[in-house]
Amino acid sequence: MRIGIVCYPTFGGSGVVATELGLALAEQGHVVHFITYDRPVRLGTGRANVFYHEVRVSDYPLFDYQPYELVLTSKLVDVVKHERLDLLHVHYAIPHASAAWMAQQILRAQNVRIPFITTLHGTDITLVGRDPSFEPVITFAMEHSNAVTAVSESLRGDTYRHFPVKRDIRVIPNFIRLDRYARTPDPALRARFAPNGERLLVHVSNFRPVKRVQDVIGLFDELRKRLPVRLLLIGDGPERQRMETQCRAEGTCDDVLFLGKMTAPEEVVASCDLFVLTSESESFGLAALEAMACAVPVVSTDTGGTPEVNKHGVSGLLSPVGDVAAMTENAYAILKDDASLQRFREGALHEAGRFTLERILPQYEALYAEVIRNVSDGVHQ
Ligand code: GMT
Repeated sequence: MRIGIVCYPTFGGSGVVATELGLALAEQGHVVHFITYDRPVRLGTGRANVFYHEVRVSDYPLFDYQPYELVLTSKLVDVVKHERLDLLHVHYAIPHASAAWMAQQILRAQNVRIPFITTLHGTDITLVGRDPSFEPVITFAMEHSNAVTAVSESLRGDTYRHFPVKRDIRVIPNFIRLDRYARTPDPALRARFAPNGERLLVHVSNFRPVKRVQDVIGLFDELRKRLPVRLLLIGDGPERQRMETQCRAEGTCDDVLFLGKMTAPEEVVASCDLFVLTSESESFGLAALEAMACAVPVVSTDTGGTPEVNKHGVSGLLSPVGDVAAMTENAYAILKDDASLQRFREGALHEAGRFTLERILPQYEALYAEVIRNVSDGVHQ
């Protein structure tokens, strides 16, 4: 198949999933064209069957806001026609789904049929998309997609709850390439980050308010009263300053290390003992799954799709949003002795096995084939 993938090229989970999916499809012999405003961070260069088309929005002085969606639409029309694509797969509804629909209509007027699939990732539904300034467009684009998928049962339910959509939404969970995460802790890295044999906690995110990173710091402050621990923070974002202020106020900065954004966080996460995810809402929690694939247990909130990934008592422990005392108790229960930590490590790796590329990729390929068949049979436009 010849597939166009539209995504955000950033460190966010939706861009990571879209990129890994495209690369895996290309390895299967499909031809994959990425269409976005920058090279996706995990794309790399020189891969067979992989192409990248940059969407460039020129800075015309009339516009206070540059019309990215229109430029993306024009680019989609161009790439579909000239690369003879069979299908578009857009990740994150805003504004990709409506741009794909517009491109589909323009191409239809030129007698070119192109189906598109929309994959919902989370905040496009639970946070941003629900806003009345987006809702009618998102609802329309979902109804008119040739197929819609959601990355968890929870997100599927949220979509029906928050949007007046009637159509079928299929759950295809996120996935990981297990082989990439199969690493043993690096003694040099542990010596650097935990010089006195401390337990290493780690958090990876975009430090947006939805992640409640203040609770990561809060948990760390409480836990260090009971165990020697250090905290690694990977990523960056709007809450960073507040986090720094918080650990300065507690006098814990020497043991809290901000490592910044990383293209391959698993290189550090695999040497840690516990992953902490304190989000207010999380449609899936890809970062937690990546940690589990490194055999690192997870203490998380029990919100959204997280319980579908982090199995309570097996891969980690869950507690209500904002309950820092319960999170601290959970972290202590896992880290208190080597036997407990080892049991959770094994559980984390085992549970990650439910989300391997080998299990998930065929589900996308089958959906692609179905949608293309429906269009050629005239079932869909
Ligand atoms: O977590 C973020 O803020 C980034 C966001 C994104 O769109 O990149 O992540 C969402 O999609 C990921 C991949 O499907 C999910 O693993 C995350 O749970 C989801 N984030 C939220 O729902 C907050």
